[in-house]
Amino acid sequence: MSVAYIGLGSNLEQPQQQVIVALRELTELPETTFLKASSLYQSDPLGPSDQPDYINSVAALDTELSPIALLRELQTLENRHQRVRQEHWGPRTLDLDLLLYADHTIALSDLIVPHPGLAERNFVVIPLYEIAPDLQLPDGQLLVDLFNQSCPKGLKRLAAN
Ligand code: ROI
Repeated sequence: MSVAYIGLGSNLEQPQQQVIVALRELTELPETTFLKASSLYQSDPLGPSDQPDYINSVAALDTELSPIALLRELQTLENRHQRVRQEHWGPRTLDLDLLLYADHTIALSDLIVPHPGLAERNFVVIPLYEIAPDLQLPDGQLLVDLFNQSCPKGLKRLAAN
């Protein structure tokens, strides 16, 4: 089994509901045990600012799926939620990013792990730290260091449901 971390994000069509439903769907993935999820966070959009705020969360899974098989499952879930065509850096109904897969470093045409934006995105680092404060990235970086460097501006933790 490998522990994988998934970033969830939505800013369209009842984003909070999109993320809550997606978290439930992650509990139903094959060959996978859902470990935990962070709180939901409201975040200012990264990219064009003329789009709604996002709801973000991070989930931890224990999985027998390979990284690519897991990616395909995530893409299937995304497609199920996608009623609006996604533009590059534009608003989206649901994004599921494979952030980390055990201590693997992966560089394939359609899968880069750790996720390239991880360290710079407060809406990833802060929820990830909430559920995995002792995490070390494959390059040896400690998540606590990224957490201490990250600016919480524009990020608001929502009350637990
Ligand atoms: N901005 C925020 N705050 N949260 C996201 O999940 C998110 N996802 C994206 C882009 C468009 C980069 N901006 C985002 O894909």
